[in-house]
Amino acid sequence: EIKEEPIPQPPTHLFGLLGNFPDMDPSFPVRGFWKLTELYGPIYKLALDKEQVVIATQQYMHEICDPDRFEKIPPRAQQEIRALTGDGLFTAFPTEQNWHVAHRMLIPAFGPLGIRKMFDEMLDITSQMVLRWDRYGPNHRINSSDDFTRLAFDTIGLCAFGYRFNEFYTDEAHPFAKQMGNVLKLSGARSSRTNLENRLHRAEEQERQSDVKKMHDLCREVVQARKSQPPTDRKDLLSVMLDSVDRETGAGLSEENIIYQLATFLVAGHETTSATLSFMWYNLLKNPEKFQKIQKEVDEVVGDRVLTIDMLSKLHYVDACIKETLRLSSPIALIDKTAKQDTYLGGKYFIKKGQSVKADIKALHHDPAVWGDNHDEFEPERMLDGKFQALPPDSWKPFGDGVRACIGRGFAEQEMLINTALILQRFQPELADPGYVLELHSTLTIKPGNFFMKMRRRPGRS
Ligand code: MNH
Repeated sequence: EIKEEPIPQPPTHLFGLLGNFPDMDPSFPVRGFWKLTELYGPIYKLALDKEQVVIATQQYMHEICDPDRFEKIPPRAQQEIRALTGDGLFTAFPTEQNWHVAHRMLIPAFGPLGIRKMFDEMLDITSQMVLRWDRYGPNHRINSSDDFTRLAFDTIGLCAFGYRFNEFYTDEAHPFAKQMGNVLKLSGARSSRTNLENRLHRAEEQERQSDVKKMHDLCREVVQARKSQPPTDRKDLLSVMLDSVDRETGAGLSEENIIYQLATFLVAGHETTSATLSFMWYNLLKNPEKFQKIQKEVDEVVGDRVLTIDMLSKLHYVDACIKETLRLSSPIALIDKTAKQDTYLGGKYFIKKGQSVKADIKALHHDPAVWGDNHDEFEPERMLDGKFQALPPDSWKPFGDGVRACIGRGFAEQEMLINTALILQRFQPELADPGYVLELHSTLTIKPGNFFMKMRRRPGRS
C-alpha cells in the first residue's frame, strides 16, 4: 500500500513563468544545485526546461543505482558534447549499438593487465613533469591545474594512442587542448539555453564547429598514421579498436567511431584526473599531519629507488588520500539517471517513466548517516584497510555507476599513484600562498582555481 507524497519544490518565480531558472547560476550551474540541496534536500524537484528531480543521500542514491529501475541517458550537457564525441562511450545513448561493441572491446584493455602495460609510458610523462618542476627551482609558482592538465593530456595521448602532445616542452598548451577547452565551454553554454536562443548564437556555433573539425582532423591523422604503419607488437587502446571484432556480434568499430572514442578519452579523462590531483594537494597541504603520513609511506615503499609497478600496490595511504579526495572534492558534481518505468523513491515519491533524477554528489559524499559528524574533514583513514569495502552500497560514487561507470578508473588511479609517488620522492611541496582559500572553477568538472604550489627539492634527493 503506497501513500504517495508530493516531492518538495522550491517556490517558482514570476508566477511560475520562470520556473526555478532564477535559482540557477549560469556561470557555475552546480552552485545553484548545492544551495537548493541545502535548503530543500534530500529530495526535491525543480521546474527547469523539464521537470528535474534532485536527490542527495545514500538511501536515494542506492535506489537510483538499481539497474532494473534506472539507466543513464546522457543529460542535456552531455548531449551537447556529442558534436565532438558522438556515439563514443561517454555520450552514447543506451540504445546505440556502438556503445555495447566498444564497451565489450575496451573493458579488457582498461582492466588490470591492460593498465599494467602502460606503466612505463605513464612514468615517462610524470618524469617529464617532475624534471620541469625541478628546473623551475623552489621559488617558482607552479600553476597546479595547468600542469596536472598537461600531465593528464599527455598521458592519455601516449598510453591510449601512442601520440605525444608534448605539453611539457612548450609554454603554450597544445592547440588541441585549447580547442577542447573552448568546445566544452561553448557546449556548456548551449546546454543552459533554449534551442531558440541557441539559434541566435550563430557565430559562436560556427567557432565551436570549426574547433570540433580541427580536433577530429587530428584524431583522424593519428588513426591513419597507425593504419599506414607496418604492424608492430604495440598493443594500446587504438590498436584494440582497429584490430579486434566484437565477440558477440562480430562487428568492428568504424573509423568515425574510433575518432569519437579518441576524443572521448581526452574529454572524459583529462580534467577529471587533473582536478583530482590539484584537490589532493590542496587537502594534503592544508592537513600537515596527513601530509607527514603520506610522505612517510612513500619514503618506506619507494625511498630513493626507481619506482616500479610492484611498489604501487603497497602505497595504501596514497590510495586512501586519492579516494578521500574524490569523496570530499569530487570533480564530477552530478550524476544523471532516468527512470525506466514508473516507480517510487523512498516508497512514497512518484517518479514517472522517463523522468531524469540527478544525484548531488557533493551532498551524497557528505551524508552524515554514512560519513558521520566529521564528514567535512579530510580523513584518509576512513578509506584504509577493510573500511572502504565496508561502506554502505552506493555511498561513494565519484566514478559514476553501473555499466556506465568510468571505464578509465584503473587508468586514472595508476597514473595518480605514479605521479604522487614521484612528487613526494623528490620534493617538499608547499602552498605558494600560505593563506590560500579554496576557490572553485567549473567547466565540465569542478577544480581548484588559482591554486599555486612551490616545489623545493628534498635534501639528498637527486
Ligand atoms: Mn571517467 C565515465 C569520472 C578518469 C574515461 N568518468 C565517467 C563517469 C564519471 C567519471 C563520474 C560517469 C559519467 C556519467 O555517469 O555520466 N573519470 C572520472 C574521474 C576520473 C576519470 C573522477 C579521474 C579521477 N575517465 C577517466 C580517464 C578516462 C576516462 C583517465 C580515459 C582514459 N570515463 C571515461 C569514459 C567514460 C567515463 C570513456 C564513459 C563510460 C561509459 O559510459 O561507457
